Amino acid sequence: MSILVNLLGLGAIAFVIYWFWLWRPQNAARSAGGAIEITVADGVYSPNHIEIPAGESVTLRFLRKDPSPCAAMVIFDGLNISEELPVGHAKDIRIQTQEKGVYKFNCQMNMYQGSLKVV
Ligand SMILES: [Cu+2]
Repeated sequence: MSILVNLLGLGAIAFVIYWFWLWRPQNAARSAGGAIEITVADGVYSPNHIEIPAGESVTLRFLRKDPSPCAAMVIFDGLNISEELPVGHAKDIRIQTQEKGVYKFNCQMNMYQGSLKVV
């Protein structure tokens, strides 16, 4: 019986280690024809690093779960994009630029932060 308890304990520890240290959200989402989905929750955009090809029209689909006013807007520096994000509804933002480089995007208070790399 105690062996079983120990095994369960080990399993729980392994799960915690996996969950908190080893598991990382996908960092560099690359478009594959469809929209790139970005979840807006708990102060982070997931994924928060996005890579898109220059010159191609790419749709970023923002799914805002955070109802706080902090998450209300998403602003792309250098791309002249500033959009309101409705809570619980997908908001598509189409991006097309020839200019390669890294564009930051953030909420209006700069607490949510992400970067868009055009390659
Ligand atoms: Cu904010």
